[in-house]
Parts: sequence; structure tokens; C-alpha cells
Amino acid sequence: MDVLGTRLEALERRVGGAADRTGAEGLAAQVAHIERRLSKILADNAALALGLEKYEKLRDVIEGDGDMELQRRLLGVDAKVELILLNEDAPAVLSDLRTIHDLQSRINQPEYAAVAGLLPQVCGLEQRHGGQAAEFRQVVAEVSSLVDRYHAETEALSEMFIRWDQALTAIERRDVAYGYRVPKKLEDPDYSPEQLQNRQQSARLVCLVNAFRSIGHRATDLDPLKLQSRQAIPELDPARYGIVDPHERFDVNGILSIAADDGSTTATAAEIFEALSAIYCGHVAFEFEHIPEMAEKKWFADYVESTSREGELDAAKKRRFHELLARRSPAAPKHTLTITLAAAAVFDNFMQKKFGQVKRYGLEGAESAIVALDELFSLCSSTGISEAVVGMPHRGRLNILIDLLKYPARALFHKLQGNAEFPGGLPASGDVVSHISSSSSLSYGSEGALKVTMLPNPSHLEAVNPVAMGYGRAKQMYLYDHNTDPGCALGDRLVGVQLHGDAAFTGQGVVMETLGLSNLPHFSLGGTIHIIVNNQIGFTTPMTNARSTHYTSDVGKMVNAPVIHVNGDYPEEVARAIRIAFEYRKLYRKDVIIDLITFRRWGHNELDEPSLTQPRMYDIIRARESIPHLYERRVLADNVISEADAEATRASFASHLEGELAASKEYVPQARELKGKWAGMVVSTGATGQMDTGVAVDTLREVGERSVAVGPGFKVHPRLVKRHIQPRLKQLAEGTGVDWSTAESLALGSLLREGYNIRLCGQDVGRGTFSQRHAMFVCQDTENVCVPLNSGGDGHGKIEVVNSNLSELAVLGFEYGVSIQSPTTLPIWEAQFGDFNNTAQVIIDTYIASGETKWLLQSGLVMLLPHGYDGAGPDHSSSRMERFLQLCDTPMDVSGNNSVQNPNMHVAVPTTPAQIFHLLRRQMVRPYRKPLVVAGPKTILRLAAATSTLSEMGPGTSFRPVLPDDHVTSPDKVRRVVLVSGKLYYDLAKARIEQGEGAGDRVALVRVEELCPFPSRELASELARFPNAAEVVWCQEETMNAGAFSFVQPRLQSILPSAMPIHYIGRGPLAAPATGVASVYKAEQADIIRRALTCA
Ligand SMILES: Cc1ncc(C[n+]2csc(CCOP(=O)(O)OP(=O)(O)O)c2C)c(N)n1
Ligand SMILES: [Mg+2]
Repeated sequence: MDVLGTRLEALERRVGGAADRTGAEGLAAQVAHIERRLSKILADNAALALGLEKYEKLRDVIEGDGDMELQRRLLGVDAKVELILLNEDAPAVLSDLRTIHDLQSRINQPEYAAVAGLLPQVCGLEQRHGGQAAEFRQVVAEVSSLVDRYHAETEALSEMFIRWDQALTAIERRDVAYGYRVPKKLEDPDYSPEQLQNRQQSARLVCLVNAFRSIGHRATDLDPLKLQSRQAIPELDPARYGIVDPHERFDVNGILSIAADDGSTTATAAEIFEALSAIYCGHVAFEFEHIPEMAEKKWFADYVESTSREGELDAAKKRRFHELLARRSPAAPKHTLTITLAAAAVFDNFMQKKFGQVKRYGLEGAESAIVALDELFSLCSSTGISEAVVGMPHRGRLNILIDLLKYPARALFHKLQGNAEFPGGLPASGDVVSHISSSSSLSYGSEGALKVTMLPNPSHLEAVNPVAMGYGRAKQMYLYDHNTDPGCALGDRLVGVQLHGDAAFTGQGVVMETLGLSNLPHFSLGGTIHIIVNNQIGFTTPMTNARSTHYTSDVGKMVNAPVIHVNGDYPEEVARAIRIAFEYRKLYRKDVIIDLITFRRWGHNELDEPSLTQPRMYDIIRARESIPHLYERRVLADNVISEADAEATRASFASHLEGELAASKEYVPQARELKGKWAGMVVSTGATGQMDTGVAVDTLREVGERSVAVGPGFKVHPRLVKRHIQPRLKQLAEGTGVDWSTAESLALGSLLREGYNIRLCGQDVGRGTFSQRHAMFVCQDTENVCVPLNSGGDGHGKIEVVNSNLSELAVLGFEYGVSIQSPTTLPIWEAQFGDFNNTAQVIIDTYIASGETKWLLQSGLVMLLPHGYDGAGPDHSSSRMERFLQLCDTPMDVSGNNSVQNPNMHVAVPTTPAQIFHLLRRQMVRPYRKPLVVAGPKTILRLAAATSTLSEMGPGTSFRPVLPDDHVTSPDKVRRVVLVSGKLYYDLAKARIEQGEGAGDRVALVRVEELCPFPSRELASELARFPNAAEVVWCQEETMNAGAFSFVQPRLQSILPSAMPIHYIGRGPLAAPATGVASVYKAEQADIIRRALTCA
């Protein structure tokens, strides 16, 4: 065969092959395949129901177009993917789709259609002209070029489909339940081939640059006290890498981002060394080499190198870098810094003079922290962020509140004069000034306003961290749910800010736990900016004793957060550190840490004498100039301001403070307004009594059926179909035998139906520790997750089912943060076993139990704590309800007027499914929010005797704090009333039946289902049913020093006739909650039951 013939054959093969792969038919087949997969995702993912509607509408429009069948289908696919994108941040898929559209429409162009028709013509020409005709050559050339283009484009199309397919598979495999948000993922930029070649050729320089990037921070000037001296680091010596001639020229392209003004990338060894020292060993230092992602590391190095500060290189380069810096993020004008710092100094002096005996935990020595925040807030407002949520400790809090957050100084002075921070008549005890919170709207020039919320904090350092995260997340979810921009990614609108003390950051475990939440899908905020106000001391503890790590910030490396150390003496550098951190977070939506190295001018507080323990450190501190003065000298020298300006700034602020002090005498505190999302809520008085929390039975059936319904193609595990779904449907159909898990899902589903949102969080809560809940199903084919309760549609709330990481302290703090943010979200935290709540004790004591009393902040948080003695040993038996009861502020005497109680939290021990149904609903239906602690069930989750009917949850029903003994037919015969809480009731009831008539008739078993508030009226009326009862027994399976006994006894006594004794029947006192010996457990349990039922 001649050459042309061979070529023709090859052309034909290529056309055929390309058409097979991705020609019109192949394309249609692939589209159909992807359509099917998307339909499945849509059907499986109830959260997308809303979007589905939008898609249907869109399809109607496209269908009107008729003949463009393939395009219509592609558009349909596109719409579906966009729906996923509403919940799934996967812009790469969308951009692929756009490319597919482009390619596809080009393939549909007539020139491609002609390809097939041309080929026979070509063959005919060959036959007719024997391969000689010029016309023939021309046609072959045309066809050849067309086929080449077709081939190239179909190849690209084919690649698109592969990538797209992979992206879809990734989406399908993820937990796509409501609330899941994929962290922002960026392309991995690699070096160009030329850069790689340059790196190979200049390997010596690569080594030197790497050394500066990874350990340059050890050779920096970071310490304002110069206690830590600069170290000579051998690895930073160019000679070590064979770079000995300072004049040797290198091309830095792909090695170091210090291009000259004219774009030239060559520099001498000396210039490079100078640049590296300036960038990496100045007053700012970086740690980013530990970041595992190559792209992030590369970005970080490029950014800090190319935006390196003025004065480090020659004038031309300075101009270039200044321009770059200003373009990326406007530099803080010098005079702004001066005013802020001067204000801080004035405030501190003023406070010292007027309130010399007050512990302010002032910022002196770390004034740059204000600059840091100011720069951060101004960057936020210039980049579309509308909310900042700040968690911070005592240090400098008052300065920041007054100087930056517009907290009214008169309110502070009023409080400092010994007055309350809230109006009289409110159920609040207040808090110290170093825990004050605020919410203010800041505006920076013409940029949008930024709302800054500083949360109240307890004394327990760092405990606020997870609370601030939870609060921010709840706000963020609200912004998303009400956002019309589907492309809105995590962190676009809200930034988390945490300030830390150096000693606390290294010492407190909650820091590690909270950092551990930062990149988890249901917890992430899209990056928190951490600022460690590192004054190199914690109370009297020097850093050598405060941490085992080299840097204060080292714990941040557990989440691979980059760290920027900065010398607090240089406010402009501090602002630069913030800009870098801000840019990093903006791009990668992850946490970043600024280690702001400062000092503490006074003692731990202003009344302490620091020289008792740190005489040499304080010699240095006393001898040195303050940061505001230092900086003022610098800007005066630069002629940025005049001395008169500086004085005027100070005088004006001082006179403002004097005015505020005068106004504080007349200041009348305002109550925290229940507005916005809290509008309609009231401050509880305890007078609401029991509310109707029942729901129409038909509605319950509908909700119950929905709670186990999955889309077509979603393969639920057969065991669950048999043991969970079918029994639930049967219970709903029959209206009886409703078990715990069903009742719980009816409560949740009915609340969702009423528009409330729910966050159900804890370890393995989706399935449930005892494999009882199954709020989420996992497809056995794809591992896709489905939360059936989210398929409610318009007007329904959403449930975010959060299988948390193995943390209690941070996770509970997080959920508390959610609870104080939104009254329309029901946050439920479940401990794996009840006893694990004790690792979160700080959150319970300082927030849940006392938050409303201290700060008038309401919380509707529910804690579900599996509890009950079943021989599981000392730890898993008890949720330690005694500790919660001890924290309750309900009175000991609950007779008469005291029977109306308004305690700080509610503690319940429900024993029937209907009871948990009502408890959960009550949390939302009532017009105020109170924490609810539930000592929950384990063995009775599946106990036939512990089931309910649907009618017990129907209209007109409510939670019953006392369940009367309905089995007693002759109340007159009752000689002993046994009061009991929890599952022990079922053991007693069973044994009583076994005893038969006689002994059994003489004992009534009354269940106390809510311990706090103590149900005095309900109990009194139940006790009154037994006129011949001679004694009341409190029976519990917990040990005598635990359980509810010590809480119940005085309160019960206050409603009983004084002659009526209260007997205790239960285990004796024991240091451990329960025995670990099975036979001992059994004997004890039998003995308790025998004694409780034995009466004269
Ligand atoms: C959990 C906890 N433990 C102990 C304390 C007591 N305490 C209050 S401040 C402080 C020192 C804090 O040092 P650092 O974190 O460096 O902050 P700084 O006061 O130096 O700004 C200590 C030990 C506390 N408030 N919280
Ligand atoms: Mg400190």
C-alpha cells in the first residue's frame, strides 16, 4: 500500500476509535450513565430535596427547547451537579462541566459532522485519480487536520469524563448529610519544567533556601526582652552547601521568590543570603515546613518571600514589595497604629489612677495585640467577612473591649464601682469584669460593617475555645442556610479568632482537643486565627517550667497549622504577621497561629509584685521603654505624625474616659435583649408548668415512616431492615409497643417539621452506642450516608447528625456554643457512656450550669447520658447524676411557694419512650431555654415493658415528672410508698408481680422522672393517694454517696408530714460507683429489690 493509503487507513481508524470512545453516541451513553448516578445521589440525599425542585423547574425550561436533546440532557446533569454543589463545595466538578459543554458544542459543529461524510469521498477520490490529483491531496490534508482536532478534543473530553467521574465517586462516598462541608481544596501547583531544571542545576542553593525556610526561625530576633538570644545556626551558613563566593550568580527561579523589579530572577550569593536573612531571621519568623501539603508549603514560602518587608532589600525592590503588599492587603497606615497604641496606654494609665485596686490583667507590654486585632478586623471587612467570633482570656480584655470593640467605658466603670452589670429583678449573679462579653459592629472606612462578638469566658483558661468555635459554626450555618450564593464556602462570611496566654496554650488539654476539631467536617469554621499573647510568663511560672516544647505554639503543629512568630516591639511587623495569617486562612480555610512575643509590664495583675519571683526579668522590664513610646518615636522620626498630634490623641482619649467616668454614676444597665433569632423568647420564671408537647398521631406516623425511608437504590443493611425498620413501621401502624429509639426520632422529626433545626452530636451517635438509633443509614454498596429525617422538604428544619471525634470536653463546649447562639436549634450531646461526661466537667460547671446565672445567656443544650447499673463495672454504670444535682440551684424546701421552681437546669431520668419524646420536644416548644440533663437508658432501650403507645404522645399529652403507680388497685392497702428513679423501677415492678398478691399489694412504686425541678406538687398528690402508707422509701441502685438520694431527701422531707420517715434502700457508701465483680453486683441488686418490697 502506498503512503497515502496507509495514512488514510490510519485516519479512518482514529476517527472510528475516537467516535467509539467519545463520539456522539459514546457521549450520550456516558451522559446517561452519569445522569443515573446523579439521580441516585439525589434520591439518596434527602438534603438535596430543595435543590431537586429547582432542577425540575430548570428542566421544564430546557425541555421547551425540544430538539437539542443531548444539550438538554447535559444541562440536566449540570443542574443536578449544581444541586450537589449547593451542599458540596466542589467547584472543580462545575468547571469540568463547563469545559465539557464547550467541547461538546464544538463537536456538534458542522465541520465535525462532515468528517464522516468526507471519508468515503476521500476513498472515492483515491480510486478515481490513483493518488495523483491535487484535489485529492487537498481533501486529505483537510480531513487530516479536522480529524486531528476532533481527536484532540474528544481525547480531552474523555479525560474530562474520567475526572468528573472520579469527583462524583468521591462525592458519593462522603458523608453527604446536612451540615457536611468539604474543606476548600486547591490545585497543587508544581514547579514548571524550567524551574525544576533550575532547581537541579542549583541544588546547593535549594539546600540553603530549604534550611532558612525550615530553621531560620531559630536565628531570629523575636524577644523584646532579649532573654532568648539569637542562635548561630550552622545549617544557615552558605559555605556548608558549597556556596563560598559571595559574587557567584544564581538564577532563583523556582527556588526563591525574590524576583527583581524588572522581573529578573538572578542574584548574587551575597544578595540571596542577605534576602534570606532578612526574610527568615528578622522580627518575624515562620514555621511552615511541617505542613504536609506541598502546595501549602510552596504558597507560604512564595508569599512571605515575595511580600517581604521594606528595608530588607534595595530601594527598587522595596518599592516593588511594598506595591505587592499593598495590593494584596492594604497596609495599616502608621498613624492608625499610633492612635490605637496611644489609646491603650492612656486607658491603662487612667485605670491605674482611678481604679488602682482593680485587677485589670492589663495589656501593658503586649499592646501590639490590639494592632493585631485591628489589622485583622479591617482585613475581614475589606474581604466580605461580616462576622468575627472572638474567644479570649483575661489578659488585655478590658483594653480590647474599650479601645477596639466600643464597649461603653461608662458600663465598665459602673461595674468597677461595685454595681451589677444587669438591671435588678433578673435571675443573675453576675461575673467579674475580666469575663465581660460584648457584641459590636465595627466599620473600617467604606468597607462593610463587621460584627465582632466576644464571648464571655470563665476563669478556666482556654475553656472558651470550643465554645467560640461552636458559636461561630452555628452562626455560619445560619448564614449558609439563608444565603442565596450556593458557592459560599466555609469561612467566607465568618472568621473565628482565638486569643491565648502562652502558659495556658501549652498547658491546657482543651487547646489540643479544640484544635482537633478544626478540620472536621461538622465542626470546621473554615479556619480560626489564633493569637498567642506570649508574655513569656504564666502567673509566676517562667517558660522553662511552663512547657516541654520549644515554642509555645508547638501544639498547633498537631493540625499542621503554620506558625508566625513575631516580636511585639514592632507593631508594623505584627500587622504584617496578621496579613500573612489572614491570607493563608483565606486560601486554605484552616487554622493558623501567631505567636506574638511580648512581655508583661506588671505582675500577673496590677496588684502583684513580680520581682518576688522574677527579679532579673523585671529589672529588664522596668528599664525598657514601653511599646507605645517606642513606636511613637519611630513615627515621629518618620514625620508621619507630629508631637502635637500625639499629644492631642492622648488628650482627647483621656477626656473621653473622664466623661465616661462621670456618666457612669448615672449609668443604668440594660438587660441583654432577646432579639433577632431570640425574639419571642422570655427569661424563664418557672411558672409555665407542664406544656402540651403532644403531636397528632397521624403526623407522628408520617414522621416515623419518614425516619426510616431511604431512596431507591439505597441499600440498607438487611439486619437493620429486619430489626429496625420493619419493627418501627409495625409500631407505627399498630400505635403500640413504641420503643425508645422510635419515640426519640418522633420527637426529633416532629420538631424538624415545626421548623426547628437539630444538631445531634457525640461519638457514634448516628448509629447509637447501643446500635439502637440509626438516625443515619449507610448504603451497603457505596457507603453513602442518608439521614432520612432530612427529607421533610420546605419549611422543615434540618438535623445535622454529627459522629464526633473522641473528645468530650471540646465537643461539649462546642455544642454549648451552638446552644447559646441559636434558640431554634436543638443541640443534643450524647456521651458514649454517661460517665464520660466527667472529662467535660469544666464546661458543665462554668457554662452549662452557671452560664445563665452569670451572663443571662440561655442554653437549651441536652445532655444524654446513658446510665444504669447492669453489672458493667464501676465506670459505665453511672452518669454521676449526683454531680448535676449538686449543681442545681433549686431550694431544699420545696413546699408551698417554693414549689414553683426555676432552676438553672433540668435533670430527668425518664423511663418510658413517651417521656423522652415529651422531654425533647419541651426543650424547643417552651418559650425559654434551659439545659436538660438526661440520665438515659441502656437496658430499657429494648425492654418490652418499657414501651409506649402513640396516644401517649398525642395531642394534650406532656412530660410527667412523676409517674403514678397505675398497678395499685387498692390504694388503701398500701403501707409503703417506694419512690424510685430510672430502670430500677422495672426490676422492682417485675419482682412485685412475682411476689403475687399479699406482699405486693402493700407496696406502691412511684417513679420520679424529673429530679430537678423537684416535682413536689406531683409527688404530694401521688402520696396523698395512699392514706394508710406508714413510710416512704427512696430506693436507688446507685451507692448511697451517689445517685439522687442526698438531693431528694431534704426536698422530699419538706413536703412530707414531719412524722413520716424517709428510709433509704440502696447500696451502701462506696468510693467507686459500682462493684466490678459480677456475683457481688447480682447479690447487691437482689438484696435491694428484696428489701424494697419487704414491708410489714
Ligand atoms: C484552668 C486554669 N488553671 C489555672 C488558672 C489560674 N491562672 C490564672 S491566669 C494564670 C496564668 C496564665 O498565664 P498565661 O496563659 O501565660 O496568660 P497571662 O496571664 O500571662 O497573659 C493562671 C495559672 C486558671 N485561670 N485556669
Ligand atoms: Mg503569659
